[in-house]
Amino acid sequence: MTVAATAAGAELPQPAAAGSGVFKSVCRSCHGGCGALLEVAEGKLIKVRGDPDSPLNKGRLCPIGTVTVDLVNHPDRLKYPLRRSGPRGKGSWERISWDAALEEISERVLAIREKFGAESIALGTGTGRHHIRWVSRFAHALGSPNWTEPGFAQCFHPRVNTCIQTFGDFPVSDFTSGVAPECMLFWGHNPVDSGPDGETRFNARDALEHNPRIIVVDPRQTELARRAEVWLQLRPGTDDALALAMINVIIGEQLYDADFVHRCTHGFEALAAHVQKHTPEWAEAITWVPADKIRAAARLFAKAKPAMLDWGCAIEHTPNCIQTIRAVSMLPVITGNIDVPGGWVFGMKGIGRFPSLIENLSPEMNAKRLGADRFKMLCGEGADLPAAHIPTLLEAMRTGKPYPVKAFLVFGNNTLSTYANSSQVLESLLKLDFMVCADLFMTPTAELADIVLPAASWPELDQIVGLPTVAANVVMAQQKVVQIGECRSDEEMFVALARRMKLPLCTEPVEDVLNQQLAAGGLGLTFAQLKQQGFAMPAMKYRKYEAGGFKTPTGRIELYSTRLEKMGYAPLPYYAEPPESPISAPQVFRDYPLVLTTGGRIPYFFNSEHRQLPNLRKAHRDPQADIHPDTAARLGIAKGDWMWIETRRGRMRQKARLTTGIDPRVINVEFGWWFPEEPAPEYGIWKSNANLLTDNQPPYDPAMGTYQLRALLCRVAKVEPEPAGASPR
Ligand SMILES: Nc1nc2c(c(=O)[nH]1)N[C@H]1C(S)=C(S)[C@@H](COP(=O)(O)OP(=O)(O)OC[C@H]3O[C@@H](n4cnc5c(=O)[nH]c(N)nc54)[C@H](O)[C@@H]3O)O[C@H]1N2
Ligand SMILES: Nc1nc2c(c(=O)[nH]1)N[C@H]1C(S)=C(S)[C@@H](COP(=O)(O)OP(=O)(O)OC[C@H]3O[C@@H](n4cnc5c(=O)[nH]c(N)nc54)[C@H](O)[C@@H]3O)O[C@H]1N2
Ligand code: SF4
Ligand SMILES: [Mo]
Repeated sequence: MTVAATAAGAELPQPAAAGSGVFKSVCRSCHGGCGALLEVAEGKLIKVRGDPDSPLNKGRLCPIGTVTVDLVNHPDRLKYPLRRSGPRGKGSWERISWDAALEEISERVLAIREKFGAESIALGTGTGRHHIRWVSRFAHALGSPNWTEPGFAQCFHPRVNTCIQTFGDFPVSDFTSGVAPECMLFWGHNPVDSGPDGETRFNARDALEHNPRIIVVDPRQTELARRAEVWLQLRPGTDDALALAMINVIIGEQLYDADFVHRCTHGFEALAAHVQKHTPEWAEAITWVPADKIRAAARLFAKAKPAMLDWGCAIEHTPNCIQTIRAVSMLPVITGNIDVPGGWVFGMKGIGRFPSLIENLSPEMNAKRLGADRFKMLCGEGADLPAAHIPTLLEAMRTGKPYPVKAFLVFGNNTLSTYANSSQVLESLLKLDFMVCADLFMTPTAELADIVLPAASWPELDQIVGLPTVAANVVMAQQKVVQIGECRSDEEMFVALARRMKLPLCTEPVEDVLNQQLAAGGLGLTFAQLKQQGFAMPAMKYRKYEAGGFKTPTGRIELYSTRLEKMGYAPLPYYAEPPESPISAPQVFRDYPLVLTTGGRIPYFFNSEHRQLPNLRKAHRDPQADIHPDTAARLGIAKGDWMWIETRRGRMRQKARLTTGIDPRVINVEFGWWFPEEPAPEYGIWKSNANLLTDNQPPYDPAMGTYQLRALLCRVAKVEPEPAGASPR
């Protein structure tokens, strides 16, 4: 980034920082949740510690949380608004005032709305941020149905929406009851490195202290897999087949909880008949997991009490996402582990529903949401909070069909890094008339914008945090303790923009909305009071269904989903082979003979973030891909060599990490890589970016529109020395 030296001061009032002292807050360097103590001296953040009072981390912080001071005070933080001063994406910028930035954004956006309709303005955001729902709120206030987030069809929300159809609510693992599960099943989830995804990594670690019997479903031998009694090392993308076979064993061997099933579920007989063909031997051929191991896992999970399922996003990265989730979610149901201590529970809802203002959209406008004609679980009636379908949105940017999308306002998403098929993402973004990017740092994506806005990081803003997410059994206050440059929280930006555009909604102060949410949660606290006490934890009630049943059409957990059936989707879970696999695409497999998975989380970085923090980077300098030593030897690759990993979409390079903990037929690559230390405007985004390999073309999950981030076909070759500075593309 090059910034012309035309300094301009802030015309908006600078909110007062907290001065000096130690303040309670909540870390949000990932999805957030760990209680934190922020030490401030003369308006500067000088120390961050884990809050020993927090039930979620009990005084601990992970490597990312530990370096918060480095993040907040980083010299490369964006500190004032910027306007592009040369051709798009060429890296020249001038400093402008907030006033000028707000004015220009308002004018451009309102002009586009006037000419092409509100739907031609799309909002984008990133995963699990403090402001994620505010992005939908602002879009709806503006009149647009098109807002999006790379996780909505691929991460967490498929589980949320599917569970709401099946259970009437979203269940989470019960880590705070004090009852230790006898068995823990980690499915496509590695929460000791990742999380929180309904829990914090510390809850998961604490549960392990009680020595549960562990089952892990993962193609990689993670730390958890090494500790597991049964490790199911499946072929990536075949989770649906594995789950169906486990259900087959539990029902076939009469290991299910007959009492719970008969009292509380709908469609058990239909499910039992449906899974009869899905024997462990049938699944072995598909999943590569020996039938005996499938039986052992099913028996262990069914016989242990309580047994806990802790699941992750790996099952949401293939186009059979909804049915895979449905199948996996049935394991705790048929074994009677629902709303019991140490099992799967529904939280107590200490925060009210977020006022997303979706009621501001007419039915016609809702129907215009990109993807709404097909993906009802993402964009329509089956979604808790409907969002636009990313590939359809990108197509509208590129082709103007079904209607033009002319502006993209991005608040906290590194689009070039985290959306599938990055080359096509670039092509789409370059077609826009107007792009805004609010971020903590200049990123390769922000370099494509017309206006860049400096966002506040978590110690610089007020918010409410509810964890376990959605169920919100612990409600915490995140509070502003410092002011960096002219940075503002995204929430404040939306209010300022709504006022500037004279929108009828989204203009009230942020704290009013926080108070509304708290009032609706019924804890009897205002935000100011919550800030004082740090967190609140409504007392947990178990087996709530005994009084009120389940909030589904049949009042029961719907193993056979009447809602999915009504929307035109399959009411019982089925197996679908990933579209680019050795079985479904043998002609591709001839040239790309390895199965690729991407994205297993790195404990030192959050998605595409934190590569500019030296204390984290020294623990994990380069992108690394897992390869079996036999495969590496065959390809002439040694430990630490740079390897080309190539799919039909493109190629990129990562360093070889040799491990026998991966099948010789499988490659795992890290995602989120770019190199802030390399020259602008690209910052090395095309070198090691996993999403040069992934696919955003059909087929998609029929209900959710999910595209393929995992279970693809690739080939690997050693990177031969090349001239310095040569572009890998
Ligand atoms: N190949 C592959 N691709 C994947 C995945 C995978 O496993 N494999 N995982 C997918 C999943 S599950 C997800 S959720 C997505 C995540 O994708 P993203 O949500 O895009 O991920 P991040 O890199 O965490 O965040 C994006 C940006 O937000 C900025 N930021 C941080 N805090 C704030 C803030 O408070 N305000 C603003 N304005 N900006 C902020 C960061 O600096 C960063 O540039 O990636 C998806 N992409
Ligand atoms: N430190 C850190 N924490 C994070 C993040 C981060 O980037 N860094 N990202 C956050 C985000 S956005 C999310 S969604 C969560 C994700 O966190 P998790 O849900 O834990 O997801 P991953 O670590 O991507 O994948 C979990 C495991 O799935 C395995 N896996 C890969 N392919 C398959 C498959 O086909 N089937 C099965 N069963 N397993 C497979 C991987 O090897 C990995 O060990 O973590 C969040 N927390
Ligand atoms: S796990 Fe997340 S919330 Fe906890 S310290 Fe690490 S980054 Fe912060
Ligand atoms: Mo995610």
